[in-house]
Amino acid sequence: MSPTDDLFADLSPAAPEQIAEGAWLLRGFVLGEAEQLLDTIQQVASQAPFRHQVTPGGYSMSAAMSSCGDWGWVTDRQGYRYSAKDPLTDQPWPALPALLHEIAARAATVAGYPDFEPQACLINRYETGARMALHQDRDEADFDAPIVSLSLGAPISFLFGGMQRSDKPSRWLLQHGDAVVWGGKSRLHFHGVAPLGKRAEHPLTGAVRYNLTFRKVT
Ligand code: MD3
Ligand code: FE
Repeated sequence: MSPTDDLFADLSPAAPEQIAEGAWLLRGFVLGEAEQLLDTIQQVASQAPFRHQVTPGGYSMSAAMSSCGDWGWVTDRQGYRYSAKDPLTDQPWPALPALLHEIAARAATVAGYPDFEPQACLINRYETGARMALHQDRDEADFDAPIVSLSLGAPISFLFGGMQRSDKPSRWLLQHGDAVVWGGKSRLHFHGVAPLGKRAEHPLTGAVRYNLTFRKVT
């Protein structure tokens, strides 16, 4: 313990924390860039507005979504898929902003994936009560590539299950500024988020949480 240790305690990045085989939690990884990231989200949403997509089963998703990059993730009565165009505007998705590309690559590198090339950034917006049921992410062609996620705004309880839908999930609090890299064995694990709590807030976003996920699609 040196006399300066506590001076630096809140400024130096936390050591990566292993959640599971291949999954690394980087607490506070994007805290310094959070306001820029929130501005970037609004810029993307001005071109590709947030919308509540409909699942093949006919339910409207409680999380609103947008995308940027070469591909966006869409769902409708036809099914789930990646699309090069936004079905709302019939235009290509907004280009992946350089800041987002750089942060995603840097998080992947820290977690041991130095060659990660994100082709899509999905943006989820949660308001009070919005949730995401347990699911696997399997619409991408290459499960060897990790997925990088960034959390901004109100905190949420993340549910991390196993390879079977019936495996009991563990709970992790994902907070403003956290990054998680999901590779290796964790890449195909079931996961979801509990409903955004009634009192969950953040000074920069109010009662709203954003999650960005970066993916290699093809
Ligand atoms: C574990 N999003 O967009 S982020 C999704 O908070 C999604 O919006 C949640 O699940 C959210 O598909 C969870 C954390 C996350 C993202 C992708 C994963 C965990 C993952 C892929 C594989 C395993
Ligand atoms: Fe997912």
